[in-house]
Amino acid sequence: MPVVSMTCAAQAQARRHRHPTAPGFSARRFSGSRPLTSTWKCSSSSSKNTSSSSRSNFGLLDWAGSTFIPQGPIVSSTKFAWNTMWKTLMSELAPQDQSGAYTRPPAAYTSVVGVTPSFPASSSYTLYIGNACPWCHRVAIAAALRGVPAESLRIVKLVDDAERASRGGWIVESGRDPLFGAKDLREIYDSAAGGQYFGRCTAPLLVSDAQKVVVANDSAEIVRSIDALPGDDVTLRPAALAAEVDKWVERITSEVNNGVYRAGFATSQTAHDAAALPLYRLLDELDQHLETRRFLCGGSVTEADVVLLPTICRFDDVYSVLFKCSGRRIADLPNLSGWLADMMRLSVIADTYDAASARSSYFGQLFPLNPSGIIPAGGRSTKELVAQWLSRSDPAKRERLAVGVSALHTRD
Ligand SMILES: N[C@@H](CCC(=O)N[C@@H](CS)C(=O)NCC(=O)O)C(=O)O
Repeated sequence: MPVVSMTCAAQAQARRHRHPTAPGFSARRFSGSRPLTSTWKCSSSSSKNTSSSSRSNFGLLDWAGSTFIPQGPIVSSTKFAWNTMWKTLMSELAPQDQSGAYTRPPAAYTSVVGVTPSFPASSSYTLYIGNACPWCHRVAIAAALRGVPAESLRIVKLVDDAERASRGGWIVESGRDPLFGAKDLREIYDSAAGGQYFGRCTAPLLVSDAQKVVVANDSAEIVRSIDALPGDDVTLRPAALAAEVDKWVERITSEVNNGVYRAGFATSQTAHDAAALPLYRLLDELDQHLETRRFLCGGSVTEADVVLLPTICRFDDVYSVLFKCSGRRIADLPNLSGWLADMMRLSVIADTYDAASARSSYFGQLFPLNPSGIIPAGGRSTKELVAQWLSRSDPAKRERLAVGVSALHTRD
């Protein structure tokens, strides 16, 4: 990026001032031929390289150093222009407050199946999810663990492609949605909201088939709804543990699931620190907590584990790099790694994560954070990643934490 080259170039310039005979401080700057550019120097291993491709670059700092155009104003004005444009793009991607902190807009629809009287558990519903999205991932894990049948919950897959979507980022993977015949999520929102919808068109989205209206577009309510639907004899929120589960869900959602986004979407150092430091503290606390417990609320999986998992799956590959959350690595937290392996041992869970599409979506679609669209090379497939996660834990040691306890709670 130009600003990076510029910073690097400024260092080169400073070095030249200290050592006037160093390469780059050459008579060529004053000769008739094109001067050696500082910007070019930083991206080349040899200052002697004058190949035509390097020469064709426009070097802003070629103009620096003369009496009329000192370097300082060129650097600061270029940085200012670039930063202003970047912040404008960032506020489109992620609404910001005055301090440069990302403020996630509240969900517009928050009903719960089985609790809100107009949405009974006996009815059928359509769930729209995008496989790269962690909020959709928690919903997919809940549906898989509960074994909800397709007659009760039809799942429609979305793909993120902001250039093909009419608003927001999601288009229908199969081309047309079976409930409304819509091509993208904006059209689904418009139809299910009973007219034009003006909020953000976020996934996941749960719609009542009978009424063709939105039930919820908040993953927490959707996970809760899934627990009410028919399915296997499994519950993710047993009544006896409800208070403990809710406490973890609230903290994990705010400081971990949303924390990585607030760290990554921050446009000031203060805002980044305010998100990243509590995130690291909670990861450490979770690691300690899981030393003596197989899952967050004891020997069996609950909603608390379900909401934690999507962020942990993506942490080392995506958030650590793109969202600058490199202060911790899950691989370095032994008990959290053991817990991750235990979650993956539940075979239905491993099938819910698509590592390649998570990487290509985050690195490819979040343009203001990664304008080049470059995806880090060497990314592992889901199968390879799961094998790696499993290899980091001793299953016998983990099993001793919950001898004779089933990994899933059954309904009372
Ligand atoms: N609070 C929502 C957040 C969902 C959300 O932010 N989804 C993102 C994808 S990861 C989205 O659809 N963004 C599209 C947009 O903002 O236009 C939830 O928990 O369901």
